[in-house]
Amino acid sequence: MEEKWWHNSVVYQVYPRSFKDSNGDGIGDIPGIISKLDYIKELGVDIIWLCPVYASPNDDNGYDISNYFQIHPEFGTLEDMDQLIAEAAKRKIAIMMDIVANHTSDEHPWFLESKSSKDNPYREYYVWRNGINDGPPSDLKSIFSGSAWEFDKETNQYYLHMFSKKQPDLNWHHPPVRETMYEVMRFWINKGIKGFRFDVIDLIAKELEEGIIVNGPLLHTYLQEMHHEVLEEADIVTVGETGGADLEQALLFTSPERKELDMVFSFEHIALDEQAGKQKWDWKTLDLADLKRVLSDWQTGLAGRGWNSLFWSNHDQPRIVSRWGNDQEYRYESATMLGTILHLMRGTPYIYQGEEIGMTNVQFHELESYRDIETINMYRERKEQGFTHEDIMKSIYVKGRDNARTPMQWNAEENAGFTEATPWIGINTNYSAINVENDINGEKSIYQFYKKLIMLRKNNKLVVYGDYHLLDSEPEVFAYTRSYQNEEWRIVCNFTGRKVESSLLCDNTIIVHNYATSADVLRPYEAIVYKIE
Ligand code: TEU
Ligand code: CA
Repeated sequence: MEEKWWHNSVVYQVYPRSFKDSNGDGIGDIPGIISKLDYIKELGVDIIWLCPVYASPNDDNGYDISNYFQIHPEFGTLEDMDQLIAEAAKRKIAIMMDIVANHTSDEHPWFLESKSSKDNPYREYYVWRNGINDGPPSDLKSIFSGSAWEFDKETNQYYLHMFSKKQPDLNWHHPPVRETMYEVMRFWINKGIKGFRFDVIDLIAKELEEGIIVNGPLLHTYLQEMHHEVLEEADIVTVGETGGADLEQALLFTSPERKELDMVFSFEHIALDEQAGKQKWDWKTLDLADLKRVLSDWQTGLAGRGWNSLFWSNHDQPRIVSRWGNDQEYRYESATMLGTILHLMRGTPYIYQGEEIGMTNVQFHELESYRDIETINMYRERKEQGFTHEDIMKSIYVKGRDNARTPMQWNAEENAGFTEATPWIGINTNYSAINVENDINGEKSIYQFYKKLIMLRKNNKLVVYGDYHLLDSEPEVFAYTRSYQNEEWRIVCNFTGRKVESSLLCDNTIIVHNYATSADVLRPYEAIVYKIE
């Protein structure tokens, strides 16, 4: 497989609203990110995925864009953005922009035109249908609760919104829509952007009449067109968010000879604590056997044929240490154990802001403290269905997106060093203990451990290209080998909070270890990487 510059990259995801406020309005912004570039660089990261910073009414925190060529004033100006790109480049950090191509804001000029009359030239930019029997065109549900159809009184038709009603879906079958999206990408490439993350890209080619929303028949045709029109000439890295992709689909997206995308975010592992056929709010305990199977299938399935993205968390997911680790007694051990499993695999790792210091889920007691539209809509829907406040809050504590969106905890000062004003969303009350300053200087530093993991990738082709092989003999242990040329490493991780006997312990050279001493059993969440001699 041809080597690419991003094969040994590590991506750091920034959620701008919650990263660092520079001007005292309680909202993170671009100058704030610039002021923390050295922090990110020090970790060893070389790509920043920046969640949307475009002009937006903020119904879905920037995933509802009203102008793709402008920066939201809360985040700064186009000049700030140019400066961010330049300052990042100075530090050899590439900026990856989020492209939201499935939908716009309902305040985008295209949509305002589109809804103004049935014969407006922009009508076809969106998906309009007649109602049936005084009701919507179909019983299709929005991912953010309720019907996916919204009635427009003026023109007497319904428009489609797979997310909030302020996020009307674009009609990708209409060529001008695709051309304008390519324009948007070229604009940012010309500004020096080195990558794109494509939001819900597997939804763009829906065929409503056939009941197809995800992975429509023309999806790959459109991606190949986009590659030909925009990506071919540009040396940038691309990742598609493809919640509906299985391994077979992922190969179609990422096989280099197909010229579509470089990698995709698969949700298969992250959905393992959902009850089959239900929603994310109806969770169950993770079965480690499932996780081993899914991650291993992806490791071997894409080997030499595509490329994996490796992630535990993002701005839509709960914090991983609270989710599959132990965010109390064994916070350090479990956070570093999870980091070890992921960062020793083949693919490009993504770190979500705060993960590198073991930030945890949050529990606000009132709905009013939550900001996320998915959470708020779900609460209302379930309340109407008769669920109790306590029941609904339990789901929100485990699965709500605001778990990931509380402000970055920089230090133990007021507002965690995030802002001098009232933050736009509450800060996790544990900030005086869990923050960057404490973690970096602490005896048990998750940040320093992550830094070490990243350095291993930078210094060893084995981590980047080595073969993966699962060692599946012990149910409580996640273990595998990586081998490259004549070298072999063995990764052994105790996924539980108990002591576990293991035949995989040995007295070979230890490369990484989250305990200071050796023992003859695996201790809670112990993670060891051996070089096998
Ligand atoms: O997320 C797509 C998506 O499917 C999510 O809605 C996900 O299923 C859900 O949040 C899990 O709780 C992308 C963005 O990452 C998300 O932030 C946006 O809200 C969404 O698209 C719409 O643009
Ligand atoms: Ca600000």
